[in-house]
Amino acid sequence: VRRVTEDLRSAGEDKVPWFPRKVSELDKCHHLVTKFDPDLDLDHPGFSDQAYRQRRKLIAEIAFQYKHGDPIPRVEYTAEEIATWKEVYTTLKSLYATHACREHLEAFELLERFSGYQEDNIPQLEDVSRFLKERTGFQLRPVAGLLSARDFLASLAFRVFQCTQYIRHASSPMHSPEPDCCHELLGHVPMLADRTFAQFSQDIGLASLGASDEEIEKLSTDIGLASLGASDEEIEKLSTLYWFTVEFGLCKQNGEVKAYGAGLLSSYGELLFLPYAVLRVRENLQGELRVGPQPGPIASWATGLQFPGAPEGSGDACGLPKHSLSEEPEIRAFDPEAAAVQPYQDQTYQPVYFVSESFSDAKDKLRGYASRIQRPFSVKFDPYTLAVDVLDSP
Ligand code: TIH
Ligand code: FE2
Repeated sequence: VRRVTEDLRSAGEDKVPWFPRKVSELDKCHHLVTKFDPDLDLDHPGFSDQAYRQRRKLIAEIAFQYKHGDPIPRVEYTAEEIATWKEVYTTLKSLYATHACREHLEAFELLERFSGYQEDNIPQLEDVSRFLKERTGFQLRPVAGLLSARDFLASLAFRVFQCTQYIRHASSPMHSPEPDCCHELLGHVPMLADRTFAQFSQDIGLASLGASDEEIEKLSTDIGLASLGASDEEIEKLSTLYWFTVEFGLCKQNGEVKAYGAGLLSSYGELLFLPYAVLRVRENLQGELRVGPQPGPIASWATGLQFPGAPEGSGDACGLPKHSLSEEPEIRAFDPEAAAVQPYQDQTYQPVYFVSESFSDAKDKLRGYASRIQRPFSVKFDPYTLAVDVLDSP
């Protein structure tokens, strides 16, 4: 197989935007999005808390200094931070037995046994990273806040998960609009310990590599070159797909709907609502209450699905808690083409969830989706060198 890199270079400089080819180059994938920055976002629960903002800066420094291969420096968390962790940890833990998927439960048990997961202890990223490396080859690296989708997805291609180290503000333990260590440690880490899920995550990352930005896209068509790499639009679709699976995905297990998305598994405010969403699907099907906007694709599989913990016979008018949005949440069967273009919102609870048959089904569907992305090359991960080989398409 011929290496395509040289050819692309000779076809003209920079036609494919730079992307990391080896794991150490993730040191350059650190572009932050300032969207939920407590210094800039007036709605951030820590905006008017100077001490919190100072603390965030201190912890961010670890991420700014970090280079691939360094051990991840430990943080000595304060009593207040540990109290927030405890609140999140104990509440979520009481929900997991009924709401979390099997894979999450299994890994969680191991993390409690071997990696410092306890209500009075915030686990250290270095310890957790070692655990994951043994399980699936995934490793963590510290990041100062919300990353650009491009950088975040690129790191997944190398089985590296960029992980925040600070904790959410004490005033809002039940939900955070930005990632924090509760979200990473309780939501993502247990899932990344599962082989199939780890592969699924890496596949999204590999599909994202080499996406060219619009300028370059336009330039290359202007001068008659085939489109090189997926566009920014394709990155947006992949990160939306990521959102509805890795962050907010549901799956079926033994006729029940379980959460596997980290955004759900780390927010008890949101996780608590799920039974009602499932209940709604069933009610809609039975035609007893209002008909949901998407009864078609759901109808074939949803009858008989249980969500343990859903209050028996609690009818719509009689006491369903209100979702924070005016609309009730909706559940649809997972389809990557649909999920990739579904508008999502990241301020509060989701209005739509997608449920897959299983992880391997989700993985197969995603591979199908990725194979339809037009790229003049293919990428292959070499697990021995942790490098990505770029190959000519056949
Ligand atoms: N909403 C999640 C939580 O409260 O833990 C955090 C995030 C999910 C997705 C992005 S940030
Ligand atoms: Fe996340």
